[in-house]
Amino acid sequence: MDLTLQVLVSPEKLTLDQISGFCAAIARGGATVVQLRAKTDPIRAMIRYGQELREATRNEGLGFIVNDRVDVAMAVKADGVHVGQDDMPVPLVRAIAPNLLVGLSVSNLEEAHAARVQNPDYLGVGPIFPTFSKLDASAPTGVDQLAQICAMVDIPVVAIGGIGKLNVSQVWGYPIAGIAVISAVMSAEDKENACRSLRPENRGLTRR
Ligand code: TZP
Ligand code: MG
Repeated sequence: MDLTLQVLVSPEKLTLDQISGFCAAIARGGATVVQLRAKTDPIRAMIRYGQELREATRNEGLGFIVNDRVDVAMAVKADGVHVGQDDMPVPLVRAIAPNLLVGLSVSNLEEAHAARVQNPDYLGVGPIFPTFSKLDASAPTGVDQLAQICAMVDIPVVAIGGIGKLNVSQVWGYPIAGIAVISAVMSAEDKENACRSLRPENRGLTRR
């Protein structure tokens, strides 16, 4: 999966009827993955929403990942699941859902070190910068810790947290597989252009 630009969506910020237009717009702008992150929805609602996202992402050639819920990821035939430190351990995800790509969140060097034996398909590292989108976020790692984690693991790294057009060039300076964002795209009026402005090649950067 091309992990370059992952956009996290939730039913509060994107209604069911907006999903197909949204996916078309972000795909035009260069997004590569959509992650469904619905922290409070009942499972029925999450599945209904996930089915709609599955269809739209498939139509647009986008990858589709579900946050937290392995059962929902399987039920809606997502491409992957993203788990955190308190969610189902990666080896158990693999055991029950061998075909899902698995992302794992880490927020410091210790967690990144421990993640190596879990062997996820990618590591979500962050928050890199202060974020207002995750209430229980740990202290920002800053780009120095991002650099250290990139050097420490062989696993593709996706940087997340407080990334927007003003600081995105900083993170592309490290050997990351991609970035993941909420507000930089979801709070933008023009979501297509918001995505475009986050891609390294549109900022005159070459990827490391
Ligand atoms: N995990 C670490 S930071 C974060 C998550 C889900 C929120 C990212 O949102 P934003 O608006 O891009 O800072
Ligand atoms: Mg989680």
